[in-house]
Amino acid sequence: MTITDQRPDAAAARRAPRWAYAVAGVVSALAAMGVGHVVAGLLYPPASPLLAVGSYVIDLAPTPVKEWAVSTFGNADKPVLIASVTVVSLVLAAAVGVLARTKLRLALVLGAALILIGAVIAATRPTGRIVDAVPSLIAAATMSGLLFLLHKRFLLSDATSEEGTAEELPESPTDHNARETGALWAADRRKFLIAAAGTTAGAAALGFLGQRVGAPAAPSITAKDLPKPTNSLAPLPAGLETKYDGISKFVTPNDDFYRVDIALSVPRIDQNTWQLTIDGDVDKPLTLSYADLLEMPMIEKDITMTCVSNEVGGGYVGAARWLGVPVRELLDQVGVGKGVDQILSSADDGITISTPIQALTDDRDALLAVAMNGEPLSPTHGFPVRLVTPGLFGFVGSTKWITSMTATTYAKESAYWTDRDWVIDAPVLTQSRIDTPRGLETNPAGPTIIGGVAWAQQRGITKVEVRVDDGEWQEATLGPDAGIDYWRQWYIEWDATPGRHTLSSRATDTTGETQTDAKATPFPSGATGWHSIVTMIA
Ligand SMILES: Nc1nc2c(c(=O)[nH]1)N[C@H]1C(S)=C(S)[C@@H](COP(=O)(O)O)O[C@H]1N2
Ligand SMILES: [Mo]
Repeated sequence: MTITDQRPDAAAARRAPRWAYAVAGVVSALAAMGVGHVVAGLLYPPASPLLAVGSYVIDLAPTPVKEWAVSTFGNADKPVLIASVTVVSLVLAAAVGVLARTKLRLALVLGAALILIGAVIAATRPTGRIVDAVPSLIAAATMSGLLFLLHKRFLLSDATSEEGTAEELPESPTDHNARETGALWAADRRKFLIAAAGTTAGAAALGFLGQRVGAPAAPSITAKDLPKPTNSLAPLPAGLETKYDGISKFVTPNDDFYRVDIALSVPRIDQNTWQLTIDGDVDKPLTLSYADLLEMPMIEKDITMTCVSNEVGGGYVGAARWLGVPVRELLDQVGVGKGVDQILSSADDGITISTPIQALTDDRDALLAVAMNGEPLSPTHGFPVRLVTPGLFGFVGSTKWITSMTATTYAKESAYWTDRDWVIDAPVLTQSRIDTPRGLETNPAGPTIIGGVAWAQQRGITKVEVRVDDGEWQEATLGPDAGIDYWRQWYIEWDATPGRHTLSSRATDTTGETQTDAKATPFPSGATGWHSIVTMIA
């Protein structure tokens, strides 16, 4: 502080500097987020102010931005989003703090108002209820209350302007003088910083606690409670990964299965209260409980699932043995009207998904699945029940946490992704991926296995070819066959020579269609192109 502190503005001189107010704003906001997160964790996790705003950002983000985020951050897209929302919130909170230095009342109102945006968003989401505003209301009160307290207790050192701090103020005229020139603040600074650090630690603890109490409980059903399938599939044979390192496992372990959804907190669904409603243009609407569903005849089916956002060579693909009720049978039971061309399913995270009626009623055996690889669905993969439609990308056929299926038409109702310009009919495209060697890795010269997976659900793979640099396409050996809806592993032996090589792969399906070399982005109907990697041989 300089000579300008010689009372140019008495009020300002008695207050702590701007940065201290900015800090007060930030720690108040952190505490508010922490409190809101815990309250939401207890009531309904998605109603946490931070998550509500994050979900709103996801819903509003233009498709190219979403695609960019998914391809840049991959499975870290959600943490990156939350971190960004947090940073922006804290910058605003710092500004509110600085404002509090001169316009306290306005700052307190503004700080609360910013957090109340979360209340409005939470309560008006597709699945929102009025009570979902509660976490943000409490957070808003925390923000203003704490900012006021910090101001009064640590930042404002004026005996005359506010009551309550008077008894702590020194009496002598010299002390008074010192206070007005900022010396007293210097003495208080330590206490303030300790309080700020303590509040930050408390907020972090609350955030952590909120995550804990809000986490979905492990399903209380276990593998042995699952019904026996009416078709008993033979166990799948050992895959190529048992012979050649680096090729994707024939069956993707549940814990390694990719995850793509809009849910910022994994839905926590009680299997005892969960219900599925089948309604719309049907003769006899139906409501099923989880127990009802488990009593219905179920089948097992090996299905590879793919995300439309998967880049060529990407990891948004996985293969599993699913157990469930064929959707066709449920739709037969309710009697679907003649004009129906889509089933609009909705889910606990507020999404809606349109699936063409054809894909749900033909013999491909789209399933309302309850288990994956012999285990009940995990909360991340849709517990208690999800749709799995072979041959269609996940965003049009694989609704997780499903709660309703409405028989309707594309003309009448449009789904979440349709509103964001993705295609309506989204068949999985014929694709292959090189898993080994890995791109940009250096390997020794000599005999080398080039291997990977290929898929063309509903058509099946007949051939995978590999090319080294600009050489001839060579046919790879295929691994075991688990049906047209399941991927095939493949490999080829290569006598690697020193240098830098480009390896490419392409698959051909049973219709004779070969994976095109024309490159397309994932939006709006799935990426295309050969998979090429560069490998260094030393
Ligand atoms: N309720 C719900 N279901 C959903 C989604 C979602 O956001 N919400 N995403 C879909 C998409 S885009 C894909 S690719 C698959 C992914 O399923 P997984 O996370 O089990 O791999 O789920 C689909 N089902
Ligand atoms: Mo997806």
